[in-house]
Amino acid sequence: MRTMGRWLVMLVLALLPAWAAAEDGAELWLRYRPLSQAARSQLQRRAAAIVAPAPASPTVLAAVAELQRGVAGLAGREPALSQKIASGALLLATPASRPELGPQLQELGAEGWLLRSTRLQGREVTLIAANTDIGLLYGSFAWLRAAQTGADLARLDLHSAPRIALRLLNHWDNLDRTVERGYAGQSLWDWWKLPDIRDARYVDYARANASLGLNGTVLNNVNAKAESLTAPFLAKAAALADVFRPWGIKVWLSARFSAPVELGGLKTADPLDPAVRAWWRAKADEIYRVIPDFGGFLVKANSEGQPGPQDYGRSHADGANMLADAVAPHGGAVLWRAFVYAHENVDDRAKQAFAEFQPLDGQFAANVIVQVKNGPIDFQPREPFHPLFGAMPKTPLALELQITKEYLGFSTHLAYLGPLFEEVLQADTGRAGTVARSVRAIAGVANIGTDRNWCGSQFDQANWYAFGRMAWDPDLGARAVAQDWAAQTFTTRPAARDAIVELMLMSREAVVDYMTPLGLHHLMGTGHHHGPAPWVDNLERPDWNPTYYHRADRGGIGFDRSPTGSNAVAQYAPPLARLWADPRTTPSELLLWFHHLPWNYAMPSGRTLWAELIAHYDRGVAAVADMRRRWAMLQPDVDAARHAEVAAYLAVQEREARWWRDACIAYFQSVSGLPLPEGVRPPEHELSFYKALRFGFAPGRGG
Ligand code: GCW
Repeated sequence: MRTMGRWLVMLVLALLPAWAAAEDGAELWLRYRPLSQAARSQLQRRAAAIVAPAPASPTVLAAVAELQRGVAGLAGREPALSQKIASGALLLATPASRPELGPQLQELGAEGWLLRSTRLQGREVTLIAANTDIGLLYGSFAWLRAAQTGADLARLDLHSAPRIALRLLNHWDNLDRTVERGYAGQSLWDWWKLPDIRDARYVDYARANASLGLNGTVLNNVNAKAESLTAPFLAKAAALADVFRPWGIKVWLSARFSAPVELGGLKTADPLDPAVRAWWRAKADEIYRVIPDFGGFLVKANSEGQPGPQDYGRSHADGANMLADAVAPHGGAVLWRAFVYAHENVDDRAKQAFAEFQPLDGQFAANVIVQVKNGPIDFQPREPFHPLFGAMPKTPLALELQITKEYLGFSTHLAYLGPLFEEVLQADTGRAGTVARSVRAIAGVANIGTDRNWCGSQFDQANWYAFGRMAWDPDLGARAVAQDWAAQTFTTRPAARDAIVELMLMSREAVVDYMTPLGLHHLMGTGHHHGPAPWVDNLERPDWNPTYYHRADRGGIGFDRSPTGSNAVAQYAPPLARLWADPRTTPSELLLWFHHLPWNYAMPSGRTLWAELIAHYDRGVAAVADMRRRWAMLQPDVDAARHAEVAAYLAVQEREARWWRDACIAYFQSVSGLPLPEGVRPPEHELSFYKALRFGFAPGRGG
């Protein structure tokens, strides 16, 4: 018996390292696994103790706790909290605790930070300095990131301040915990148990966001229920706001425009009606009583069936200004979405938001921000940037990106969105510099849910991460962000890290190629948006039909948005409009977005358009096969559980990439009537096979 016991103990001890190392993605990029021996020694020397301003605010306590946790994990020794400046101290300081720092920090604003290895009172210390406590928290995360990604901690001299003031997640989470376009389980917000029960994950959510520098979150779906503005739900939102506050994250709510009717019993929600205005003012006062730092409202109005000011013959400015008026006394803001299109309007859907909003420039209250999706249609794998960017100089704008991959293969396809975000942020509007320079706020539709790995797949975490990092610094670049993420999430070994980065960087273009190459868009299945359905032409609204977007017929393919067609190009700055008006000067990535061209149109490659299209589909499928090979080679470098999980997802992706390719080629061939070019593999099935596929329970439809 005794021997048995001893054996058991030995067995457990032998297994422990494996358990300790078991990875499921739950820790995101904040894993803090031990560094190499050399890096650990350096870290132990550089983080022997932490000196923080006293008395410490909850935010400073959070920063200290994160530093302790991080150093303990990375270096194996937890730094003690001390009041004495000794060699190897991490010194957290603001001008309030060390007035002499003031001048150095002027440029950093309320959220920026400075990291510097320096000498103080003859001791070698690392200064983490900021104007505010929240800046210290961001600086602490930045220092931990530097430590993790191999920076020379003896020679640190970094500083950073966010370029974009408001950096928000938008949750499309419903009150029943379904998530519209969510592929990562249920909503994190357990509305039923709130406000009494505060799930521990709320803190981890806030930590993760703070580690990226995000400073706000809209809790509920833009397709909003009025109930979220009732007292019981405000108490729940307030509980979340309390949890998030130390992490610098403000709570916002989506507001249903007709709430005064539904909750207040008023006859109208007309924004010019005094009773309606009074109702919203009282509602705002009530919200600020329970959430004193409430960010404000996000509104989807007169879009896809949502109520709005136009129901009463008023403009979007009238509606937005009324809400802005209600939150203004409290310092709040209104994010008013520009995602509008009406099927009664026969004009090109891509033109409608601009046509509606641009003439309103100058009519919005100062605390209204118009929130514009990255492209003029709807979060497609590739779109040109939205023409409203740079075109409303008197109105602050927000850029809305979609982190959840509604149109890029849900969470089962690996598509790193860094390159997509970079493409939009760096697009030159020709009017007000780049898109990044032209916006005051940035919002990302969250991909977060109750899945153990938060995002539905390991690699989808990178998209949350990239959104946050690029919201803080739009000039970082997709590659640099991927390098940090891969080092923090998978491995700090440079060769393996770089191999992961290469795989990530090719992934988005692969999706474009196998789904919607050459500027095609909106070809996916009805409602759930899963899989290809370019043949669909019978939906109640013409502008929901894929055939509306690709316009393929015997003669050719593509949407003519040049001056001979809808002339959507005219909404862009004149030099761009000229470029995109001519197929010969339109980049091939956007060719069929702006032009309807004959199948035998000669592409720069020397191929016909038909052959080029097929080549792109093939390239997309080949890229996924290549991604699988690359991932397989990384087996020795990645823990077994996550390696196997990603490999399984990639197998699904390859199968579905083939499906997209085959179904689209089968359909377009049925329309063009052309033979497949020499050597091209025919689709696996007849077109009728693909048309008959149904996905009744596809995720993400919401409640
Ligand atoms: O992308 C589309 C989605 C809808 C979404 C809408 C929007 C929240 O298919 O699910 O609704 O856009 O952005 O309002």
